[in-house]
Amino acid sequence: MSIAIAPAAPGYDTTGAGPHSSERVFDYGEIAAYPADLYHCQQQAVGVEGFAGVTDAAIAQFHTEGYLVVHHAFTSAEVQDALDGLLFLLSGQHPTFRGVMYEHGAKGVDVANLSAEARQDYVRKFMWFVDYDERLRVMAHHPHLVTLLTRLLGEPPALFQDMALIKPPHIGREKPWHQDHAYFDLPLSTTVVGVWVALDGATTENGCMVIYPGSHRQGPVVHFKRRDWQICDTYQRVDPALAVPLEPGGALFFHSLLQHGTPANRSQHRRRAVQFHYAPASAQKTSSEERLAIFGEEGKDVTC
Ligand SMILES: O=C(O)CCC(=O)C(=O)O
Repeated sequence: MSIAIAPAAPGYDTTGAGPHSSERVFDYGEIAAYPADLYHCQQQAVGVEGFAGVTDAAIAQFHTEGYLVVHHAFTSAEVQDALDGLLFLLSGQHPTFRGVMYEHGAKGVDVANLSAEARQDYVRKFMWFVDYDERLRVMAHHPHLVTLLTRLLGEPPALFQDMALIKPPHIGREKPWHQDHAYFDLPLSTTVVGVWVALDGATTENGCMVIYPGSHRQGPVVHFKRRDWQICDTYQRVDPALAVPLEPGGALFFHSLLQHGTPANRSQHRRRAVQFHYAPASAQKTSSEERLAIFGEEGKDVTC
């Protein structure tokens, strides 16, 4: 299956430029203050230990709560391979890789003269990398991952999007509350699973995932073009949000209608992660028009 991911809304371009390109691509979102309690959580998600720990009850929890946490899903060697793959691509050693987007905080910084190790602290996002580095491809198609996805989807998965939000120390912008399905030209009835893999320790301080359990059952929510293509900050959540702190190699599996977001990284710690999205292999594509008719504000008489 091949599903093109259209920009979420006019002006929202997800393509990037090469690491050495003079035309660097910058984050399309806006850095702006957000309510202090927007990502506040009093509780943390509980998970299972390793892929071997995924019981039928854990699968059932994914369907009712919209998420499943697998601690230590990947070994430290697999995490290091993924990091090495991202740094290889950032170093410009692959001649045709173009999937790098920088944080606003990189403006005015001569990143081309930095080592890849230093340059990563200005990167917001890598996109479309699995076909450019074998180590990253191997992680996205890990046999245990595929087995679990098949259990969740009820049929073999097809990877249709790969990205990595790097959220550098001090300058890593938030990713406001949203539903991933608002970005995908796929029917609402298609179950899509996102897999977010921590490559560093992810904490509430450096911008771990924050989720609204069970929100996928409430269906699609209108998204607005504000700091990002996002759910309105004033959206009323009845139940408490959950933080999903993870050690490196931990993975969050989440439904594409699950409301989630990540706060800015104002800490001095890196918070690198990769994120893969899978649909059932038999999934059919819809159009951007159909997607925006559901998730866009146009014609709905709603404000934010
Ligand atoms: O990695 C993050 O900070 C957020 C990722 C996310 O929610 C997304 O890209 O949809």
